[in-house]
Amino acid sequence: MSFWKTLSCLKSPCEILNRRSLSASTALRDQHNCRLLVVGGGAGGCSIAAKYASKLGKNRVIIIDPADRHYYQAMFTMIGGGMKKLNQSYKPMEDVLPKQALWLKDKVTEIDPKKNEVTTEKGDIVQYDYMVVATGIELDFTKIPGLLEGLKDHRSGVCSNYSPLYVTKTYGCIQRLDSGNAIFTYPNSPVKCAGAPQKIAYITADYLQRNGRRNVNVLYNTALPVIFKAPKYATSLWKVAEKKRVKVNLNVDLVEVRPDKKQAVFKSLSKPDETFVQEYQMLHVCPHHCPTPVIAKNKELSDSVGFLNIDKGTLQHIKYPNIFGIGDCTTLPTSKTGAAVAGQLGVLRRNLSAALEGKTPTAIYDGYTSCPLVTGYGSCIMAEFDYDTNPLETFPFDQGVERRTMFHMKKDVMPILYFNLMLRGLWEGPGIFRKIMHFGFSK
Ligand code: UQ1
Repeated sequence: MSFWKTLSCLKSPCEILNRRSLSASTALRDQHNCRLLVVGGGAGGCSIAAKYASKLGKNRVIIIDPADRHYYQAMFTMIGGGMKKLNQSYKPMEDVLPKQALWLKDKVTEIDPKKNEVTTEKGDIVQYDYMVVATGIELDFTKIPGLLEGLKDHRSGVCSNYSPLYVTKTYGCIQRLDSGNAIFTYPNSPVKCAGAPQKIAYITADYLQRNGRRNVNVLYNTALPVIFKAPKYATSLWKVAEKKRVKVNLNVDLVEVRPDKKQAVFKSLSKPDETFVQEYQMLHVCPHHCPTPVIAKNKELSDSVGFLNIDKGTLQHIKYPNIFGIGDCTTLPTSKTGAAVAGQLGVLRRNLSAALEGKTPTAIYDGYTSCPLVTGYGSCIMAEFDYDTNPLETFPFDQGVERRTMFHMKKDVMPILYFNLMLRGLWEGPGIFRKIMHFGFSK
């Protein structure tokens, strides 16, 4: 089914309400039991639930998530650049979750791994044999004084592709640019999609070039000491930045926004106690991120930062063998992307199936992640790499250069693949194609 057909088949609001209240309120209020509990209905949670919902039987998989909508967050950069609309990036949660599973539209507030049970905000208790934690990572817009005021003010020039609340502001900010600085920031915290803060800088630079606006300086101010984690693509990106006249400043951290004066205050991370102020016409902010509180506060389950402490190979919890994790909520030392989740899905499926059969998990995740680095209206560097930042490229050509084919892969192919295959449990990343395309010679 085409994407447009899928959209036109969406249920009416009334029908959605009726079906939702059926699944949410006729369920018992106090106690549930299940074979597999999935906490979180994002990319990882929805896809892994889809793999087990029909296999284990009606309602033997329970998914807990309070959200009305499931967003394909990887589309947010394209929305910011005016290449997609927000309503193309989401579907109602009930339409993406597997029908054989029981969805509790609720939030997990406590996890007791010793009793194999979780408690929800509405007071339900859910007992599980096995649990997959897929709670994602949270955005914290409050860490930077002045940021929220700036984001909420429509004419402030402050925007962020990171939230569906603000992503629709970005393209207007780009279109209004005519002079001064357009500043793009990367914070001093772990983030999801580490490429996103600079992709939108290149897209903006491309927009300005195409529209002959030469009086705007594009600045990419990052708290990191490098432009990109994987050296192969870092080399490519330095060239892109130079060609597009994007000035890259490393080791600088946004600490305050003054929306009334259109000023951003930065701290230098290489020279302690040094701050400086830059004026902006547009300020695109990647906010600080933090681990989900329900995991972070649970010392049995989390590491010192607050992420779910799982084995980086097997994805199994280091203390509780009946708990697994996937995606942004975990300690996995790879980039937090939807493509990484896809890469983890196959390993999780094999290891969870082994555990369900009383066997020892043996599948090992290599850290595969991918970042389609969109560099303009029609170009993209398709970065793919492993835990050691070694390239793990799918296609039999050099993916370190900008390509139109990879742009269309990102813009047109990935959303279809995500909604129609991955969320239905039918996509485990491109590993298999990599092996075929490299005739079995690659890793
Ligand atoms: C991928 O598998 C994936 O999952 C659906 C994405 O969506 C988040 C991606 O953006 C990418 C790049 C991949 C990797 C796939 C290929 C073909 C490189």
